[in-house]
Amino acid sequence: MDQPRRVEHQMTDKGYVPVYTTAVVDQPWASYSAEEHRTWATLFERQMALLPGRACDEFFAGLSELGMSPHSIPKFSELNEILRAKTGWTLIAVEGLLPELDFFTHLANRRFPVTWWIRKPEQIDYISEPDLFHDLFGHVPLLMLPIFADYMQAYGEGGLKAARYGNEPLTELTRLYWYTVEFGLLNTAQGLRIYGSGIVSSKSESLYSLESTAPNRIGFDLKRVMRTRYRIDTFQKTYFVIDSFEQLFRATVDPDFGPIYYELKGAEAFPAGDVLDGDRVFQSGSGEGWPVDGDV
Ligand code: HBI
Ligand code: FE
Repeated sequence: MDQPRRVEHQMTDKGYVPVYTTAVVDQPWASYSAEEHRTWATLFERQMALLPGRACDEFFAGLSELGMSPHSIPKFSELNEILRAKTGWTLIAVEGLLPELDFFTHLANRRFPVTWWIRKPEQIDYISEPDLFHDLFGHVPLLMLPIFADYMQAYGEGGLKAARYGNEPLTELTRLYWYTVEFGLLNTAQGLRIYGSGIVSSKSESLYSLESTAPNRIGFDLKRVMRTRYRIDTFQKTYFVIDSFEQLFRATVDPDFGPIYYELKGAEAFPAGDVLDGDRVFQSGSGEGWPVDGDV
């Protein structure tokens, strides 16, 4: 791929990081190389070999309704025909991570930003930022589930409101996204299943999140999640479990968040690995292998 990625770099408290232009671009589908299509195929087939029995049924239903296959990188235009008809969502191609406000505005308008480039072969096992595989394979199938599609729009609207309350509410809502959309687990009659995109697009975390004795697995509670710090560059210390997507949707639309932000104002954040009195504990983890610090 020789297309220049329009990226500025900015010195932030996390160092000199790429800050992408927020431009909506066209997916350069004709420019993808055979190597990039092969990377998609490798990642797709590797996940599909281990996700049955681990990812939730709703994920597989969305994936097959969209007709995604390992054969080649899907065309956003083709996916949009199916997605728009089902839940009114549209994929837009972007350079990468967007500032929160841009991201929330897109979600509130049922537009999901998908990074147009895919990782290099040498990054096949880990990439620190969301690429096309993470976004398309990880996030998009569940946008075919009406209740989750509604949750994502409600989340975007909530994010725009939170931004008006200030930084702390923004951080609290980012934790909500992190512990549900990215790293959430679903309780089912057959056991815990993955719905979080960060897990479902990762080979090692698909196994770890469900089978390791190291992490905590705790029942979802809105304020508990909003106060819990998380990890950026390692497996999660805690996974939160919802009983249904309806529970998640209701948690985001029923409460008036103003009083919640007020109640949480100045409240201590919980370390990512803590188990608290009152938690509904599916597993209190051993903590084996956890790095000492690094919660955000
Ligand atoms: N930008 N393109 C993109 N994709 C994301 O998933 C994303 C983002 N910006 C911010 C963000 N996610 C998270 O901080 C959310 O909690 C807002
Ligand atoms: Fe993501």
